[in-house]
Amino acid sequence: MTDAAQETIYLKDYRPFAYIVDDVHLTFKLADTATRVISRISFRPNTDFPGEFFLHGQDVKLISAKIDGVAVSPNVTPDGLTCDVPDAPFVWEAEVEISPSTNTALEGLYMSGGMYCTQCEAEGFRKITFYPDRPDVMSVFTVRVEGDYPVLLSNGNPVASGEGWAEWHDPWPKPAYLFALVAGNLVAHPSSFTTMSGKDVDLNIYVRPGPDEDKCAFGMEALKRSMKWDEDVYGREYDLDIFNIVAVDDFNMGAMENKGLNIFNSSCVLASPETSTDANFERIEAIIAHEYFHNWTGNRITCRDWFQLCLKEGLTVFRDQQYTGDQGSHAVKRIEDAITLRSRQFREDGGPLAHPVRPESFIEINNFYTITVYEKGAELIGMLKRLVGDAEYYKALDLYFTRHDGDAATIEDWLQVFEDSTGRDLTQFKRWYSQAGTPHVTVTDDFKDGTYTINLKQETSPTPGQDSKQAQVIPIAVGLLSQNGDEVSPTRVLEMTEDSQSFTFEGLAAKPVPSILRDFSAPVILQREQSNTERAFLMAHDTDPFNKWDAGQTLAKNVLIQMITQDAAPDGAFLDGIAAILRDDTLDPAFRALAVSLPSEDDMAQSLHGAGTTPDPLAIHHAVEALRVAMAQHVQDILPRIQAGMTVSGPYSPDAKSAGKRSLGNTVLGLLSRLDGGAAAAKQYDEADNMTMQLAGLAALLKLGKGSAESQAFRTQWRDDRLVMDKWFGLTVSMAAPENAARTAMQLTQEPDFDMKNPNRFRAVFGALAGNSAGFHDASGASYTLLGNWLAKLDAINPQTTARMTAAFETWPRYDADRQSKMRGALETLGATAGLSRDTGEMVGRMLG
Ligand code: 0A1
Ligand code: ZN
Repeated sequence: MTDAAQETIYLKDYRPFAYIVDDVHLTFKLADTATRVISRISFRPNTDFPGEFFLHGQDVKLISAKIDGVAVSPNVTPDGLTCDVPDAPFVWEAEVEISPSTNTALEGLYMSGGMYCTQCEAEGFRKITFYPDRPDVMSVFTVRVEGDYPVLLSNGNPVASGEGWAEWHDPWPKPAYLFALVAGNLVAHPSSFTTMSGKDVDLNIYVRPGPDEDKCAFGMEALKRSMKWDEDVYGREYDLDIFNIVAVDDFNMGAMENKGLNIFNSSCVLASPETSTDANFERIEAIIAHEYFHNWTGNRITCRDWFQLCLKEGLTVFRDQQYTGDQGSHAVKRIEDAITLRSRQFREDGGPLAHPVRPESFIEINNFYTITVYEKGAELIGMLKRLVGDAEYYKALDLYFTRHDGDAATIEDWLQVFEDSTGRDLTQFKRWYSQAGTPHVTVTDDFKDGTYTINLKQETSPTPGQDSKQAQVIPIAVGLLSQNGDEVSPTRVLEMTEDSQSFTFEGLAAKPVPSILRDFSAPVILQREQSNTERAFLMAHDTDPFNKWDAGQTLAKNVLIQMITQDAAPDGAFLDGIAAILRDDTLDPAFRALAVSLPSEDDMAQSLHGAGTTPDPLAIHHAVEALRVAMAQHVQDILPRIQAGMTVSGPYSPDAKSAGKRSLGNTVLGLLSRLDGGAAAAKQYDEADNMTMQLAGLAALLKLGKGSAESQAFRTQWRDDRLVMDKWFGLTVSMAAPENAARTAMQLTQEPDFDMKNPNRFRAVFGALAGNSAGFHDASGASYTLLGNWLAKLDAINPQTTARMTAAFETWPRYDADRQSKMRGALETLGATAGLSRDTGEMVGRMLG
């Protein structure tokens, strides 16, 4: 299928490196196409694990090499080099040449907007120089950067600098994937932070001179809040004199936690009220926190090998979720996280790309920076915390930090800490790390003589390479309500460990209504025969905000399924429930916005498929729209009042309360526009003084098939702001009618400012196409072909982003024979591309099975 080597790496084959690295000195002489990197590295044999001296190296030209000052001639291959070395400590010196300006893969040292920057996770350092590029080789780095730029940065603390050079020293031993270098004509947005022990830390956000300088203030404050939070909640203090963040336009992912020098996709750090939405602000704050939290969970304690990725990512996502909850509403954050998990992780778990939170093999590790490793990984931490309790959780974390500081650790180490600290046996819990797939938990119940019994059955479908599954430990939080809505039994966590298990509640006067899986206490799919009346009852009365929201979602899904499969009319109980939520001013507006939002079309396809029905994306699209219109009509008399009540006056602030009001106001605007032909949306667009309101006005118009004048005005107004233009490209494709989606995306690729080398712009267009469910799955197959062809083109310049985006096709098994063959056909064509990368080759191979 592909020219690139498809060698599979296995967790079971792990072996420590045969040499220990005592220190690393690097000198960079920067030049666009011919940067010289001079390394001086002290090695000594690892007597416990003797073996070959192999250094990784890829696309680096070896100029010279010496051992202890004497020239040597290593054996260089496309992957690295081997060399005869002394059986005693020695100093390795090498000079290599690399070409940052032609590096479009954005891995290693590359150029973006005239600046030099790096991305070394997972295996990018080997594109910079020859080195044991593996996370268990940790060392102290000293770096000299030479180049004619005002700003020259690397990890750690600044040591010395002069005209055209700077030296940095990072005292904390680190693996090569945390190395970073930045050079360019940049300006700093400076500030400082005093740590809990009274140390002053210099903070900077670096951007290019110009409009970006006014978009740093929010990120800086978010950084300080994160630093304080990690001290208060986890007792973790920052450990260098300086912490730098740099914004880069061309970046494959969101951001990177390099020690003391975080590098961010500019979309994940730059913010201003005029150009960023409330959702952007929330995401930026979460990502800044996430990267900062990695300083302890990832950097001070890193991963032994890449199979352990969830050790740092699951825990760090869990920490950033806790942080976001603390900044606003835990209930709203939990609902948002559950939406993400169900729509993207359950989708991955249910398709050909399913893999365990800790995979056991891979071809290209970059393909495993997935929603499963990150978000399901975070769910596992949340379940552990729920099982052991808060106090025990923080006690275990303290032990983790003391025991493993400076280590490259494993999931076994992590679980051992919890076992030692709490005395619990986690043997069965560990299955969560090795079993892929989403458990289905089926619930039945009965009531007799004051005793209420809940019967649970768990089952996980086979996933690639795992035919049979064993029972997992599932914490199921349950509360009971009386028929009049009072809570008769407060939340209790049932610890399910068997395939089938029953739990009883004694001394009840009457049969209660159960509220099961409160707070989304486990990443499972709950299955229960339940009437729409009971769902509506829970939607109205459940005291657990997650389940109150979820009752409405389950009800909405059921109503939609009835509309799609039986041509039923929108259910009255559902419409009344929506009206009651909208009317209830005691509820948090952000919660109300979520509670009256319908499941996404892709979620509906997933649910239908799960229920044994082949989804028709166009029928789903029409049903969702019909239900929205019915909702709007049902609540039309209250919409203007609610919208007026959600007006936020005064200067824009992204705080949770104001954002929540705008969120509900804009949800209501979406409903109103179904009744007024877009009048309120056009007015909002004209009057908006911030991006949240402007974009919501435009989106509502485009959804109606209107707003072409506003869309053009928007394009003109924001022509020079690339992050806002990404929104415009994305929205244009997301809002295109199903039959026009492919054509719209294709036309946008012909715009002068469509640049496939910029991952943000490519994703804006093609991520939006894949996300426009009815448009992507248009029966003509035009979107499949278009995306497949563009991925083939992108692969030649950026394999990593290409490979990630192939996941648009992972849902092929859900659909009818015609769509299946068209989706598989697009994958086969992509797979047959000459010179296809290992990254994309692996993804296509896994999807085609
Ligand atoms: N560790 C980063 C994510 C990241 C991973 C890989 C990258 O390049 C291949 C870049 C960033 C994080 O979790 O934020
Ligand atoms: Zn991370």
